[in-house]
Amino acid sequence: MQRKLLWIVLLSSLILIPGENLLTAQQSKLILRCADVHALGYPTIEGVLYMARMVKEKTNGRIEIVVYPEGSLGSEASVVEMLRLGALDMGRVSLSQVAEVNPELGVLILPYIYNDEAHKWRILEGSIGDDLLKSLAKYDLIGLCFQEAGHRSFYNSKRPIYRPEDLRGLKIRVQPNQIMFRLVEYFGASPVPIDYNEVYPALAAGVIDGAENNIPSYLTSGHYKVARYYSFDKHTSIPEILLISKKNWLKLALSDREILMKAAKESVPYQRLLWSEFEVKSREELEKSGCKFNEVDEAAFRVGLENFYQQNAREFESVINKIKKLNSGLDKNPRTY
Ligand code: GTR
Repeated sequence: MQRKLLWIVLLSSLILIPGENLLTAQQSKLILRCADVHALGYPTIEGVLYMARMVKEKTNGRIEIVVYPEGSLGSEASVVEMLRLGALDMGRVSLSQVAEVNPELGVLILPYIYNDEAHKWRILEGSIGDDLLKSLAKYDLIGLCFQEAGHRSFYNSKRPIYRPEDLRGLKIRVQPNQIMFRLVEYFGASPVPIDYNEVYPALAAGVIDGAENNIPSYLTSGHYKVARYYSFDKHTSIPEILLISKKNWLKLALSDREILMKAAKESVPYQRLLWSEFEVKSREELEKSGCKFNEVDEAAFRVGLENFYQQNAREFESVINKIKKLNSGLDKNPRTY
């Protein structure tokens, strides 16, 4: 059934009604299909729907964005591939998935790279973030904007984690991303890369002992039902990213591209607001359901991390320096919040 839906969507990607040359088709109706692994109501999707409303208004209903939720169009890896081929118009995925295609983005995944949320957004919405979004064009992708996704921490079915040594012997699912694989291995667990929508059955069957993610995903994926211990080590803070297929983007009129880009950027503050509310509500719900949360000895997670950086982040050295300077206020054009 899912496969059938996938084919229908792919065959109808970037639908123009009636079929005219896109560049001259200002009057034609255009439907852009957007994939997401989350369910309707999740902040990533709500952010895109906010953008969709703005685009619809600005184009008098001519351009519509339709979201396909719950991974109905496939894994994040296949969504990125479809976008590159022009077989799908838009996709909201984790940045870690795009870093597999363009390793330059890996810098934004590194452990404890941001000092706080304001620092993170100064990076994402400043020249570093802009350059990284633009760098995706080389890979047939257009980066529209980043979205908030909080912190990722470990959770599992066996015990609370206080220090990295507590992870020893645990099989922990990781996103299919090299840096995440090496990080979880570095902390002492056995990393198991699995696509998001396949994690629940693997946890339930005991094939893996745990995973790592933010609080909203821990709740909405249902993982909390089978992995009851959530430990706030906050090892990474991987942003989400909203992409559009470059092949399809180039078929659009310049004025439409502007409308889409502007609406995407303007949806970000809304998405961030929704995120912070959703995070609080998710925690409350999880606590009510009896999940066991614990704070960790964060210093123990940070000890020796320079070795991890030495081994895995040498190519990011100049960007990391910029990130540090930005934080210490040496950037000439720091953003104010
Ligand atoms: C979530 C993210 C998803 C997906 C998932 C995962 O936080 O929103 O896009 O990447 O993590 O762990 O696979």
